[in-house]
Amino acid sequence: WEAVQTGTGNSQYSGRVTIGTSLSGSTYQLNDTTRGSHKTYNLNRGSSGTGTLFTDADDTWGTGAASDAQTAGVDAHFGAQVTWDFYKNVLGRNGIRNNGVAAYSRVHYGNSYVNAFWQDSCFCMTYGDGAGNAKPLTSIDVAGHEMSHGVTSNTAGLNYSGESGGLNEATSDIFGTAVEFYAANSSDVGDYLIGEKIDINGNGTPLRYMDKPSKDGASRDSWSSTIGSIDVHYSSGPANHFFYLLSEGSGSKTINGVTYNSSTSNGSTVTGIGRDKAVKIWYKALTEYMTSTTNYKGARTATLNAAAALYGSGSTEYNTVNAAWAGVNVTA
Ligand code: ASN
Ligand code: ZN
Ligand code: CA
Repeated sequence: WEAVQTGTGNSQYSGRVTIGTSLSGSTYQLNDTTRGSHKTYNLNRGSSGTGTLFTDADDTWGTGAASDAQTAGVDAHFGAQVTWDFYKNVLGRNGIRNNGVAAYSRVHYGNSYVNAFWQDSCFCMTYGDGAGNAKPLTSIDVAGHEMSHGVTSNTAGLNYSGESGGLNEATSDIFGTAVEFYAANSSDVGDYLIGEKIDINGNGTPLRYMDKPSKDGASRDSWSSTIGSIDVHYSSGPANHFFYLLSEGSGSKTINGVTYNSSTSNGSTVTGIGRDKAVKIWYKALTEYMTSTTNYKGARTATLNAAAALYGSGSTEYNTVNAAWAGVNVTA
């Protein structure tokens, strides 16, 4: 028998947070029974199995420093919690499979591992500790990105190669970013950058930019006929750019202290409809209109169908979806 608790976590990336825990006997556990029983495990540098469930004597977890083993557990557990709440409260989705059952998280994977990943096989997500300048991969946008791979697998099932692979990756960047904005936490205010807190490049730059994807040196800003032949983390660029244009519009804009500059491939000006509507359109497109083989042209149709269903054909929202796709060179 486990009693529902709310513990205090000292996270590395989100300050002091309240996390869902359980009390089993006299031991607290990172087991959030209020969100489908999400558990967070310490692999302690192993690379298989589940390692050990995080436990604690006083329900105060981590120090905020990566040197404390619990800290990564706090960030991963909090990221899963915020992701659960985002899907439930914003999109009406009850967990990754929409069945009320949680995934689980594993941290401290391997040695100096600079990545994080979702696996359908275990229905779990895993985080490395980083290496050199690269910090632990447990930031909120990364957590939201990884769990959203599970949502994509259980809905459209976008194949992880070619254009559908780019759309799969973009879906994770879009919802990872939406989760980060949703985490109305004082030290995590949200941005259109991916993995900015990890410092994976060692020079303070993020992994990816949604306003102008080519800033990473590899992603594409707009669609071209060869896009399906590049890595899915770069062919995601046009869809990430579409999402930014749809949400915020073209031009220069400062949000939460970050200045973005987004331009369209056709020179047009796009006025954004706001992130909340853009998120709802992408989610409806993903869950009702996209399939495993949807390509960029199909994503345009899917999001137009979603906008028509939500806001009406010919609505401002519908017309902005059309304009934002045209701005990344995806047309009828
Ligand atoms: N972190 C990467 C991702 O979620 C792992 C991978 O390449 N699949 O995209
Ligand atoms: Zn991914
Ligand atoms: Ca971010």
